[in-house]
Amino acid sequence: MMNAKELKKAIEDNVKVLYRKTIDEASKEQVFYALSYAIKDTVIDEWINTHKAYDEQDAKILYYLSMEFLIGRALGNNIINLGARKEVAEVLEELGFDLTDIEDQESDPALGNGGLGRLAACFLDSLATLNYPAYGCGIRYHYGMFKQKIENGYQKEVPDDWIKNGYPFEIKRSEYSYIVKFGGNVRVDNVNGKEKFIQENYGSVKAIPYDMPVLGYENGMVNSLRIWDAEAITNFSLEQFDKGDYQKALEQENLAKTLVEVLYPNDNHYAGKELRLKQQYFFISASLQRALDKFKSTHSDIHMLPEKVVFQLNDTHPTVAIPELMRLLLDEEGLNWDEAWDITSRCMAYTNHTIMSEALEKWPIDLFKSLLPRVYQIVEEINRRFVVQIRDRYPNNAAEKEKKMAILYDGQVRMAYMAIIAGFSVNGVAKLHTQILEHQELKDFYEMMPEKFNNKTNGITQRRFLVHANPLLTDWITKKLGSDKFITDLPQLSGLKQYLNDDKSLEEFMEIKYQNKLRLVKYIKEHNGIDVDPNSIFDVQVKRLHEYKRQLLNILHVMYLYNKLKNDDNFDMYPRTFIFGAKAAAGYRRAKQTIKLINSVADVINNDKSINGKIKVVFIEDYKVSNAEIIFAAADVSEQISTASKEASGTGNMKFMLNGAPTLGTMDGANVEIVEEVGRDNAFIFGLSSDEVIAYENNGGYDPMTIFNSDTEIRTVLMQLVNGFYSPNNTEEFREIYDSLLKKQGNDRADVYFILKDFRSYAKAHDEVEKAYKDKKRWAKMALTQTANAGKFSSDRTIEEYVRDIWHLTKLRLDNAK
Ligand code: 26V
Repeated sequence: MMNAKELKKAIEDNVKVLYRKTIDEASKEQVFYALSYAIKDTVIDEWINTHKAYDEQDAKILYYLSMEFLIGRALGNNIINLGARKEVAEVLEELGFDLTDIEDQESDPALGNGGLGRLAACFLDSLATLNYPAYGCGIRYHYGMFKQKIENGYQKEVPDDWIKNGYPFEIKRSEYSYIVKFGGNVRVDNVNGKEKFIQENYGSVKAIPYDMPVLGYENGMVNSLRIWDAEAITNFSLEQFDKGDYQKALEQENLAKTLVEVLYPNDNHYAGKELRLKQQYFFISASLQRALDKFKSTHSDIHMLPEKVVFQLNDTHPTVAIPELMRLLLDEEGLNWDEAWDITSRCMAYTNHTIMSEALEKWPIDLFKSLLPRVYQIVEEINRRFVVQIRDRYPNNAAEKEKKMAILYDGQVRMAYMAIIAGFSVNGVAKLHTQILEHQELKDFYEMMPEKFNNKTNGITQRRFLVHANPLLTDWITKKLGSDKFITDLPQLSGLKQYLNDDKSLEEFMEIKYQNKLRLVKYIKEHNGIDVDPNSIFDVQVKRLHEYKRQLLNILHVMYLYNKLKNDDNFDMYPRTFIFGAKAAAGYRRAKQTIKLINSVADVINNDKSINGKIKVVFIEDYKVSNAEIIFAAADVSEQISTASKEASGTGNMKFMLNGAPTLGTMDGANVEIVEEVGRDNAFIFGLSSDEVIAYENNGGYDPMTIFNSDTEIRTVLMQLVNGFYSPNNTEEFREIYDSLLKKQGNDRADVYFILKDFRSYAKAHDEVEKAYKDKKRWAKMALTQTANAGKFSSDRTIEEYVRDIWHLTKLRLDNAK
């Protein structure tokens, strides 16, 4: 890092060169760019140095293949990882600017939907911090996750043109471009008695990588996030084109334009769109071609690949990497099937992130085959050989096993099965989730190949979600522990336990929470125009909107409390602010209706003077990484209320915990492990267990109508959905929500997410929260207990487990590092 004087000069010079301005004429945005380029400059040498060390140490490299990297803003994070926060803030102050203001100028790169994409970003941060050689490989979407506007209570999607003004932290690497081919047909040639497969009449596109630096924390390590952009191949010359060529050129132009245009904003719902499969193959083919070339530039024997390269498939989206690697090894490297298979299956590992059946990727064979004719032949052969294996192993029930396990079945390519069959590792993302995979969802595979299955409980990076998000708490912890080692060794937080009975420390801890609540109050006032009482309980649910996450349960409970306040003279409650933040996939009706419901309820309650502000409901527009940081730091209560068995892990739960908010939740995903760490007394647990949910799903026996008929308070709430109480202009507005809770849908059951079933125990858990909160000291202790026990949930721990059990990487030595 340069010293203060150099930095100041660099900023001033950049403002001059970029904008022909002196620093006192520059806008905040211009200073943002000037500072960012200065930071990139300081990173460049370490970046080069790191990759030299890769080569010199002949390091094994991880390629983390992911359709999504929800990286969030880079500037603040980079400054922290350079260990230069204070220094940069001071220099900016001298120049008349505030660092936080300048950070706010950065667009929030949202190349991901939610949990899965954010996890990938946390993993990159931890890999670099722990000195592991790794590339993130993904797509340079021109439009990321849409921006959410709330108009009249409805969600409106606005395109996220994040690179409009140029992104300062990327470098275009045209020299590493590759051609990717789509469609056409495969011709088989016979060359010296050997079959050669040649794809013809295809359309093609050029893949150009852009690299972003991924900095380790104060260790001189800089890995790369490599995202691929598409450009048309324009090598046809005007004299010789006939009509067909011209048509083709146009098509290719078009393909290049549409291919990387936009991130699919679906989370947990598979739609089977051809363009999506094109995106998958595009970035996979380019990433693998590059990985092989890089390997070959320093090694002569391709059989050594598994010793030097490992690919992690982030869900099934990159699974086409399996047949693509086979293709490269067979057709380009000239290996035979057994050699290619041996190498491929020792290089590929798969992570499952959901058991929601609607998210499972299954491609129609016709579509797959016409888009990827040669790759499809290879999938067929992989499947053929696997089916032979099944018949060998299960001679008595081969047909049944084939139905359950074959890759190709019923006209579809089942991507998860291909990943399991071909890879050497299959992991779930929390203990409970892995158990459900082993014993329910994937039990046939677990029975046949138990050695492949393992758990890797998710984690989060404390560099972003504590150090950057919560500087006050970071400083306090540093003081209390007498060291800032927790920044790279989170379990050191357990040292805070010695303060659990120290009144002064508890007060300080809660004072920091209060300050962070003030920061959020200000944000809400600025963005929503709502006044919020910082002394109320901040009860927060922020995450993608999905039925299984049950934002509906939360808002129904708010409606129930409001009724009690209005109708029951003996009822009183501690002031509460219910904070929501959630994007709904653009085509997800029920999710959008739920957003409208939350906003309608907010309208009525926030404007009812008679309840003296006891309840406020806030829907934070455009929930994203940058405002998430402010929200987690300010939360009192963490709502993690998914129907048990449905949330694979959750990672928001960990971010709340780290910032001192106890969990109000079901025994689902990583909540189970959070409770294990803090103890049952320091969490508010309610609802059906995952076994109970699964039993109901298998055997029936739950009818929400009985609850509706017997519980008047619940009935009143439900009736308010259809009597215009919250939608005076359209009593039908929430009819579908009402129906989803009570009416059997086709052959399905009603209330498949067990909202009414869990309602009473949820309400009771809320009572417990209130009781606990009123006892200030008890609450402070409980809150500090969360932070003190968050050590396990660092993504540093997760990465070390992946390295130990799956990747087998060696830490890179960086001699020039400080
Ligand atoms: C699935 C699909 C299906 C096809 C269309 C596009 C699309 C995009 C994303 C996904 C991924 C859904 C899976 C997911 O995000 N799972 C979440 O992963 C988190 C990290 O492991 C975990 O904490 C959450 O519990 C889990 O829901």
